[in-house]
Amino acid sequence: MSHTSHTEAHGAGAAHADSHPPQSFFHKYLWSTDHKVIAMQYLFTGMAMALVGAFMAYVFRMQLAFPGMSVPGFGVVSPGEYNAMITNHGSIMIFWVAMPVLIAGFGNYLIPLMCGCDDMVFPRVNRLSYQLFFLSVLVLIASLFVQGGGFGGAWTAYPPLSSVAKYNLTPWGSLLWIIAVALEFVAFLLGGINFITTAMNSRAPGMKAFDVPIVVWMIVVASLLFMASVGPLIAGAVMLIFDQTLHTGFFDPARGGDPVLWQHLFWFFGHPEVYVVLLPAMGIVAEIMTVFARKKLFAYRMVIYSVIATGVLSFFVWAHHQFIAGIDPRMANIFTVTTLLISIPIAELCFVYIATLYGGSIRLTTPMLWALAFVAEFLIGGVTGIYLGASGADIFFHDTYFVVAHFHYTFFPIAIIAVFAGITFWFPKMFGRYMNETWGKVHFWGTIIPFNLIFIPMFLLGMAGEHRRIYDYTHFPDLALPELQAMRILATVALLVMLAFQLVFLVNFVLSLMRGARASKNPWNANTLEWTAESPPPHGNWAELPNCYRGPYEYSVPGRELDYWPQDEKA
Ligand code: HEM
Ligand SMILES: [Cu+2]
Repeated sequence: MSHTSHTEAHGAGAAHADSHPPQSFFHKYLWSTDHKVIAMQYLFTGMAMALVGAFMAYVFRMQLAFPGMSVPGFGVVSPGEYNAMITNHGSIMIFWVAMPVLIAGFGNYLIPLMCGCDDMVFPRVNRLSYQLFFLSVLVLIASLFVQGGGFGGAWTAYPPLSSVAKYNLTPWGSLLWIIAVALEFVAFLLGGINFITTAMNSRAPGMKAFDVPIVVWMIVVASLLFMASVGPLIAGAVMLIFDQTLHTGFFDPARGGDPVLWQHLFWFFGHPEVYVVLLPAMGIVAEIMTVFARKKLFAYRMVIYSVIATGVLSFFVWAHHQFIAGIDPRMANIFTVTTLLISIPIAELCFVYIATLYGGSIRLTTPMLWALAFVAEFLIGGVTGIYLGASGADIFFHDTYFVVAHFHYTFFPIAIIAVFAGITFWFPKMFGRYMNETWGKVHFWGTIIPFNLIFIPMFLLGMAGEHRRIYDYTHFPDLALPELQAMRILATVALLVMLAFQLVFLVNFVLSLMRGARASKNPWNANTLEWTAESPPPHGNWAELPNCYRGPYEYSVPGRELDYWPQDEKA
């Protein structure tokens, strides 16, 4: 992007302000093309869906700890309902929480503000993206209430269970579930177009590629990964819909189809998808760490190269999900090697973060606590993945609670910890007020401690041989041992405690919105461009768009009086 096209596109300050006249309520909040409003729509929809997903976790964890008991607020859980809860919990947390909040929510909010432009390149495509996403939410919710109930074939939807009504007993639930997922994919394809083009073409004059904040890089790479991986799965989804409704046999061996084909299509998308949500989370954490350690990000360029390398490698590991699906054992060897390889750049990123902290003047604010916790907890998820990536060990671990614990130690830091980090960090910018720090810290500890108490027992249960997706362990005497049941009860009680502490966040959030202390433009003394706009930024972001003179992480520069150096400050 060149200097001139930026000024041509946006004109001088005065002309710029004219293109953003005052708007009616309908156009301002419901039919808006403003990237910040769309970001909020995604953020709040995602947070509402997190409550739905958490409620489901509550219901099935109660069933696991106290089988057959009537769950307060739900009732007795039938086996079909149990499966539907597990399936939709997983689907919601990934497709309707992690994706909308991390990529669409933070991506929409941050990319134009951090790049110093007034909006996305294609604002109406952006609006369409949210509208389709909202439609997908409605379809998914509807799928839970149709005849036969919600789909129960797991978020991975393996056929023939997912494709044949005679097996899954949820013909409508299965169909609506797959339609909802497909709609959601279209929404994110549309969103990704904007993230990539805006970061490439609308940067402030003077902002070179290596002056772009790391979180923007991460969201752009994540969007590219999503675009490159989702195509085969969309084709697969259409084939699955045909199998369900037109009785084709793409995935049915009885009719010459192959159920493992679906597994390949699904995981060719499914594994890169992990990085699609991981990268924005790591970007958020990096921004927060540099600000609260007052340090330059360690090895900024190396981080970008590693992230791109990780992205490329992530297309060559998918069959580690299929070690015992009957693939050729020689293939398993290859996928073990690629899987262990991909842990190298990810481990490197964790070391980069620790090196960024080293020697910094660290301030343990609430967002910083979340950022530090992200690295600590995610490491546990990463390290346990090495065991699962080794095909021999996975023969034992596959489909046990060890896997459930492993992926929650990756997804919970991503979808919950990094999101809380981001919300508490950008709250003053988004809403012009501070959140309460004390209650922020109470909420932090009230979430982190129970989180570990929920999932550490699951590692132990998995190692004891407990398989997942079992509705009632009392039917399996060797899994119903009292010591194993005690761990299940511990996990469930810890979940209840963790959920109770989320009320602290909700109350803090709402009260701070209404009467938190007013925040200035740049409350954390940070460098990146969003902190030069008003808090909250008006429609159009700046009266006069900023220029960029340096990279984003010039903290504690020797010889400078201030320990930060905003990107827009003339040298
Ligand atoms: C709020 C705390 C949470 C608890 C207590 C919890 C608990 C569980 C449990 C017990 C299972 C079922 C294991 C089985 O029987 O197969 C499960 C499945 C799953 N969870 Fe969570 N979870 C939580 C949050 C999350 C988050 C934040 C994410 C992702 C962002 C997530 C993603 C998943 C996925 C993908 C599955 C697999 C679903 C399937 O097998 O189809 N969970 N969760
Ligand atoms: Cu994978």
